[in-house]
Amino acid sequence: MAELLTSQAKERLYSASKVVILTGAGISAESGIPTFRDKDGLWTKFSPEELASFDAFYKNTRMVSEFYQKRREIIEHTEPNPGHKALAEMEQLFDDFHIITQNIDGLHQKAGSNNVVEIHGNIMNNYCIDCKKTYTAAEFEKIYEENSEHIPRCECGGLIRPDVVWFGEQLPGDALEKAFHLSEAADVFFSIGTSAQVRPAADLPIRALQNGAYLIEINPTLTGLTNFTHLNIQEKGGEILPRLKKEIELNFRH
Ligand code: BV8
Ligand code: ZN
Repeated sequence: MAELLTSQAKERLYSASKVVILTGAGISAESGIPTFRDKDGLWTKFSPEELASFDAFYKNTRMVSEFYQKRREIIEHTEPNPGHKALAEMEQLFDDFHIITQNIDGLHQKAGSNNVVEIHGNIMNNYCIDCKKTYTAAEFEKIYEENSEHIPRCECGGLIRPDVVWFGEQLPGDALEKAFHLSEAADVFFSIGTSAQVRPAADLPIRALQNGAYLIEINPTLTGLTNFTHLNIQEKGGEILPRLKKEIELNFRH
């Protein structure tokens, strides 16, 4: 079977100490979680503005709360796929290996990855928009089920929302700052399973490139980022990452 890495990519990877991975919904597709913009993606049924915005939540709390509760239920019964697992194992091959994820499903951590930066939040966490009291997924579900209208309210009366970043909302400052620092310092930057359309996440690979990183994209379709990459592997993450990890391991161990 032909090698995945070009000689230039091998050279850059073997001399790399800082490796950064940006992932999007595509890395979780083979775990059964629908992506956003593929043909059967989440946003094909509803537009993001209708659901993933504070306005939508405030105006239509029941619909948005049901949308997230349904996704939580899917995610709670979802396992990491070989792509997540290969990335968790690759952490051991480099001195400094971090994953920046746009995903809110927690599957990288479930697969055993330690250095994960969640820049769009995590769907299992919830908080009251008034007093900011936090609620676990289990606590939320109890309140949600007990309310016949599925309008989740805090003890203080405020609405409880998922701790994810909606459109028009700022990303968590510390996570975003860390993501930019990691990207600027990266020797090799992988963009995996993202259409690279959502900002500021989509700025991260460009920032890495501007600071001299070698840019590799793993995605079954071309994206707005593809033209900027040094190496583009048009494959699914779950299929190719275990192969890639083996290839790296065979050729060198840090
Ligand atoms: C902000 C979290 C500003 C919740 C999400 C114009 C108009 C309006 C707004 C904007 C605009 N221009 C820019 C903006 C800002 C906006 C934005 O970028 N819009 C885009 C769409 C144009 N960004 C924001 O609003 C951000 N906030 O900018 O704040 C601000 C500044 C100061 C003060 C106040 C405010 C917030 C962005 C975060 C939004 N939250 N979701 C939830 O999940 O419900 S967005 C959503 O998109 C997810 O987070 C997701 O992670 C993210 C990116 O999508 P992808 O992960 O890339 O998924 P997608 O389906 O697109 O692609 C999947 C890819 O996988 C495909 O390429 C496919 O080929 C591939 N694939 C498929 N199968 C596989 C695979 N790959 C590998 N293996 C496979 N098996
Ligand atoms: Zn409250």
